[in-house]
Amino acid sequence: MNTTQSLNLFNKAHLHIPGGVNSPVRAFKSVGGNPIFMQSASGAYLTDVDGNNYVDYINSWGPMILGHCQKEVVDAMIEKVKTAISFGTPTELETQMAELIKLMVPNVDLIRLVSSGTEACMSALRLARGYTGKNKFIKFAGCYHGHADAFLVKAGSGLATFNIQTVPGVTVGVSNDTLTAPYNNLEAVKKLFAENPNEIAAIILEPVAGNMGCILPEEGYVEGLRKLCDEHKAVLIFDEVMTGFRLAQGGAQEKLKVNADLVCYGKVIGGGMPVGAFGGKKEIMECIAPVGKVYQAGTLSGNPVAVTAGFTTLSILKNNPQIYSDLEATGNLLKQQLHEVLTAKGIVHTINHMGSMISVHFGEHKVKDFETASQCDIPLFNKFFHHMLNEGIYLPPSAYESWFFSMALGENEIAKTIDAVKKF
Ligand code: HOZ
Repeated sequence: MNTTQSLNLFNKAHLHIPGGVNSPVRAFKSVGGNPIFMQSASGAYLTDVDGNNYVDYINSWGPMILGHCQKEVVDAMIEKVKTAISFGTPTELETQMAELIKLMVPNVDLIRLVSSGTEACMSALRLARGYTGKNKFIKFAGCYHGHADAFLVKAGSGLATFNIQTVPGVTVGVSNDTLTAPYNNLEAVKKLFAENPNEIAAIILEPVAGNMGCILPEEGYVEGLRKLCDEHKAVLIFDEVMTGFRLAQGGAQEKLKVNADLVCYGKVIGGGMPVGAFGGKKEIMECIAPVGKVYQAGTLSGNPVAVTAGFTTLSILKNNPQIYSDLEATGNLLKQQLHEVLTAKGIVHTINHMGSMISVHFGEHKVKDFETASQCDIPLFNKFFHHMLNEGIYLPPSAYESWFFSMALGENEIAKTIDAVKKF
């Protein structure tokens, strides 16, 4: 595959942008080689600047659940941009968006729009601290909640990919309030509560993790966290940046049948544009300014063009509930065929899958937390990644990132994917 133009652009980008990229994982640093510069996308496919096509399994790291450049979303944005780009004033669309979100997800009385998943999680944590009057919180090793200082302890995603243990610039004072436990381990959480009586404001988790590859919660785990939060008067925060509107209309709350106190959204909620949100119980959400004193703000929060993309995407999901069973069926087919071909080739693997999130972990043990994810054959993944890329299949350039697929992924694309794996 000829990727000369990508290489030229990457070399040029290095002169002006740190590492040549605006977000670390996309630099291909851990898998090796040079990133591919994309030119356009349609449905299930990406097209790079050299004219190569790829079946897309990152989908902008989650947002593009309907496939790329879905017509209704594109048309709605074009129409909106003719009359509104940004006002910095309230608009009716924001209320319509809030109403729609509340119709789709359980247990949200009030919701505030922001511009990214990072902002949503950062604001939800501040709110949980302001509401409870407590400082410490629990997060899980390998979970990633955006790049706000407090979350950069044992974080997944790019930090796991590049093996960054401590982040210069994050003060010890901030990190001391971040308590960590292994994912899927309730006993470790009980211990933290026992060791820090009346000090823990919140537990935050990805209810289905996607930043150490895809990892599913074990039976009773999320329920157990709910119970512990109730017992210790801590706020349960679901980071549904990846799972929200992706696993079900009501995200992981609906899928797992466990209610959080606060929920954070990003990715799908913006339909590919920069939108995030956090919401939850009225009593907690009313602590936010201007009602309460927990300050949070944003010049582009509720931006008309971005919210139009999100609103149109969510409306399509709301009006077509079969999308979720279709995605589940696609995932089951993909999982089964990947399993068959990898087994036939004698490649040891474990596939974790829920809905339209899936990961192939190169290890035969159960992958249930960051430690077990790290025990997989990462060099083999890197080799696999490059083989697939060369065959026109675009996987995330890290063993620690979930694959995402869209409604546009059909049997043809799965067949192409499986053919590529057969040649590995
Ligand atoms: N943190 C994102 C995945 N978990 C990566 C975003 C990007 O590089 O664009």
